[in-house]
Amino acid sequence: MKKKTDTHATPASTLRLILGDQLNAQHSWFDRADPEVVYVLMEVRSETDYVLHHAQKILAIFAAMRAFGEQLRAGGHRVRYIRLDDPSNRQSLVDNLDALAAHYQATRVEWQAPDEWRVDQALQQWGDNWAQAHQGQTAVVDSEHFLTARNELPRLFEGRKQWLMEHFYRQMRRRFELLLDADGKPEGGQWNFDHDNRKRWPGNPPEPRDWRQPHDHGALWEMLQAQGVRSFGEPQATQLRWPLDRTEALQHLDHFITTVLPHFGDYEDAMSSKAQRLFHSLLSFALNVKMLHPLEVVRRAEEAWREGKAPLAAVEGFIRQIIGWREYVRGIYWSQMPGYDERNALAHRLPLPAWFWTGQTRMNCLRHAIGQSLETAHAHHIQRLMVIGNFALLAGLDPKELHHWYLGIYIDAFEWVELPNTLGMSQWADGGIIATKPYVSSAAYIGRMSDYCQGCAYDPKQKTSTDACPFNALYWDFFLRHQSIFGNNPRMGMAYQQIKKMQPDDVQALQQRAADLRSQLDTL
Ligand code: FAD
Ligand code: DLZ
Ligand code: SF4
Repeated sequence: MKKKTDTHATPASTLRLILGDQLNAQHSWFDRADPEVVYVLMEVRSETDYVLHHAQKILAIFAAMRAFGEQLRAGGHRVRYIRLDDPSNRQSLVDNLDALAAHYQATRVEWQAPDEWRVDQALQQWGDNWAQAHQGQTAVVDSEHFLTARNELPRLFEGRKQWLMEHFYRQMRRRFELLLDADGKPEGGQWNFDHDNRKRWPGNPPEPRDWRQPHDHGALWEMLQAQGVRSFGEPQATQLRWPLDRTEALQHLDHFITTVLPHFGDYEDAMSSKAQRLFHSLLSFALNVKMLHPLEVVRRAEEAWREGKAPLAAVEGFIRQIIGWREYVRGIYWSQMPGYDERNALAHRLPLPAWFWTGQTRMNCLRHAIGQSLETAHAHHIQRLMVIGNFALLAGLDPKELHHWYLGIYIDAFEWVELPNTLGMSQWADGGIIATKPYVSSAAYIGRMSDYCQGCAYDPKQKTSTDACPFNALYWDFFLRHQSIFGNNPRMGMAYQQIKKMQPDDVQALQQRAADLRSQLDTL
């Protein structure tokens, strides 16, 4: 007997599109199976090619989409899954929707609100045209994932000059009653324990073993190659370690909470040439493709603290990243788009050095951070911000080019979260909406938080010699170049005080060294 879920020839009144980052099995769409509804998932070149992606990102998204389609089928839902090499594939979301709506004689097409402006616009436009041409109906429903509405931020910050994350975060703590005592005050008497979370990692406790089971997606990788999909980074197709369904994601969460979270806070900002994951959760992919709900993740963390299994500073720090930063940057994205990706407040225009694509640089910190990103499609926050982003900002790399690199390379990179982090937080290209001052440092910070400088061809103590750490001269040159913008910023007063005390010859030597470095970035 033919299964009901396979009846592609049977008409259906409603199509429901599920995007590759909408793999939310808990969504109310799936509460009951309806033979009049066909769920549509599609692997398309318009999504693989809008930026050059890391191979693992394409593999993980396709493998997870396929698993999700199978899971829906097993739950009795009708599913139309279009593989990349399906001859009927028109390789764009909207062109496929056109064909499918005609094929199923659908009168209604629904989708969950996309998280990216580009896709949101494309679907809206298509929907308006299609509805008009076919007297059909369209509907956009909530993705039932985020804790705040897309357009909520401007209202929350109404009347405030600076949109500070900390203000937003406290509201979220109150709204979701997280880490509050019986009087509604923050547990431990403080909202934020960041000061406790800045330790260098001495090599102990040891980095936890990689808790993620490898999957073999060699056949999928062969198909992607046969189809000519371009990518970069190591595919690791036969040992892909990212969670591909909710069950796995929950196992990862469990492991993180019980084994890793207790050390998360202490070493949150640490970096090491001997460890990649350290005590980070690696949950961003599962969260961003919506296998996990942010609230279930943070409630598990809070529970660990209440049961005495993890310290408050670690748990507060972890919760802040998710209900604070993650929701806040999403609000920034939707309040600033379109046009946010065009901002370049510091007029930085240099192209990315070639070693961004190979990791082959003599700067040990960058070799590790970029090498690891190419190998695993992941780097943790401080590597992204204070090594790669820091260098890009000091050197004056083009923020849009950098944004495309970050959007491509990281497994968790979707524009709503990547763009504000890269362009706003890391490059100050939005003129200070997110970061009240630019995140820049010389070798001193990297030396304090890691062992990178010990194995480096450059000398972290030198500023202007040919073997001097490039970060040093670029750091002072950054302040000098942008004095008209930052000179009166009270949070940057210390740097300008130090510059005032420098001899003119020393200033000139720093500027000359910086100019030399900037003219030969490819060779560093
Ligand atoms: P953990 O350190 O274990 O943190 C827990 C969770 O908190 C993460 O999974 C993530 O969901 C959330 N989180 C932490 N920091 C941030 C933040 N700044 N913004 C939003 N969520 C945060 N995160 C992405 O999810 N996608 C991106 O494309 C992305 N691009 C970034 C680009 C730059 C330049 C910088 C500085 C940061 C970026 N981040 C991005 C934030 C952060 O680096 C990653 O979320 C984190 O490294 C993911 O690894 P993890 O799951 O082990 O995180
Ligand atoms: C990132 C990505 C990739 C590489 N491929 C697909 C795809 O083939 N089909 C799909 O539905 N989604 C894909 N995605 C995720 C989308 O780019 C993502 O849904 C949008 O950027 C909206 O956030
Ligand atoms: Fe990086 Fe400079 Fe340290 Fe080398 S010396 S690892 S380039 S900060």
